Amino acid sequence: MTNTPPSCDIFCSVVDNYGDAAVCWRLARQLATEHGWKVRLWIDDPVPLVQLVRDYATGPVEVRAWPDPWPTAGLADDGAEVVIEAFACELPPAYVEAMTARSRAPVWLNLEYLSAESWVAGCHGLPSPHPRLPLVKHFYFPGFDTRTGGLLREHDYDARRARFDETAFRAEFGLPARSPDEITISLFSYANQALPELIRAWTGSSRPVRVLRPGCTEQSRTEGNLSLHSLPFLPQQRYDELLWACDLNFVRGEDSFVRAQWAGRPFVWQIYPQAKDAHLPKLEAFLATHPAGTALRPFWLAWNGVGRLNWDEYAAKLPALEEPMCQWSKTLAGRPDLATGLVQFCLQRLK
Ligand code: TRH
Repeated sequence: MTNTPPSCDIFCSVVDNYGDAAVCWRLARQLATEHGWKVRLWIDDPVPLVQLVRDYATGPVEVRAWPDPWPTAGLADDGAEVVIEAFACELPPAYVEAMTARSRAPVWLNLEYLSAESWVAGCHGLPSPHPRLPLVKHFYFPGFDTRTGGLLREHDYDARRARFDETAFRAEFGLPARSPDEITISLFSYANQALPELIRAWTGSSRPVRVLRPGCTEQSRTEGNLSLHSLPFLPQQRYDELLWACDLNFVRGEDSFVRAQWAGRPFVWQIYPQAKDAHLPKLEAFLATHPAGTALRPFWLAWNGVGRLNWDEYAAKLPALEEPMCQWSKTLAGRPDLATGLVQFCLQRLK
């Protein structure tokens, strides 16, 4: 095995939203900063990345526009030793052909979407030989147990959190100092039919509710016991600060969902909706995995379009959810993080 950290090409095709770019950047950055890898991120649409990481051009990852069509000549193919295709985005055929011309075939991974479903552990790490070329792709599945690829968590996460100053955060965004009976909530969701009902419940709540909506352009307003604040879309690193500043976080998709778990506070997940309700088994699988899943289930299902939303019932459960959420976060943090596991997986195959 060589002692020089490998070079790595990550390919990211942005489907919609921020999630694909968010995950690819997080992984790319960790491979570069924590493992010393030389990483290029090929992305077909830079717009989400600009919002997530305004200064991405300054490093530590080399971000390149993914040209379509991929030129058959002229584009440096300096033979990355590891090639990561995110979310089955399909590498350019010319790039794949060029992989066979290298003196040694690269370690080629397909980084999959996160799911708590039980089949994931059986598929994690499986090889998929190319039907025609002498290349093998491996499936790399993130996940919640040690039989999967784990979750993205930066080595400096705890240190960043220890430095977090909630008072300064609130002042920066024009929020009043915390009052003891108030509940502060962050809200990041897809279009959601249950939202008007939830707003009504918050407005009539016996306890003051302060809701922070990042990336929302609506005018901030107060109605009854609800104060709604629109916040700017925060840079990715600062999104954690918002989660730390809140008692309850509404999150969505994949990456914010993982960050809410690291925050170790009660949260509500809106899963990325798929045709024919294909997302519901994934939601159920996570609820079955989580130690507080039974308590979370009615409200989470309602937030995902199944059944009636009952805010008062969920709010009454929040104090009892704090401990299991914190414990779950600690359990997950005690397992190898995705970037470290992926590095080991690749180094074993580069020996
Ligand atoms: O943007 P998303 O809906 O992404 C989704 C999922 O990844 C889904 O699996 C995928 O199939 C689909 O896109 C195409 O939600 P997600 O995954 O939470 O990503 C949002 C990212 O944006 C996350 O890194 C948190 C970050 N973010 C900020 O950096 N600042 C902000 O102010 C907010 C609200 C989010």
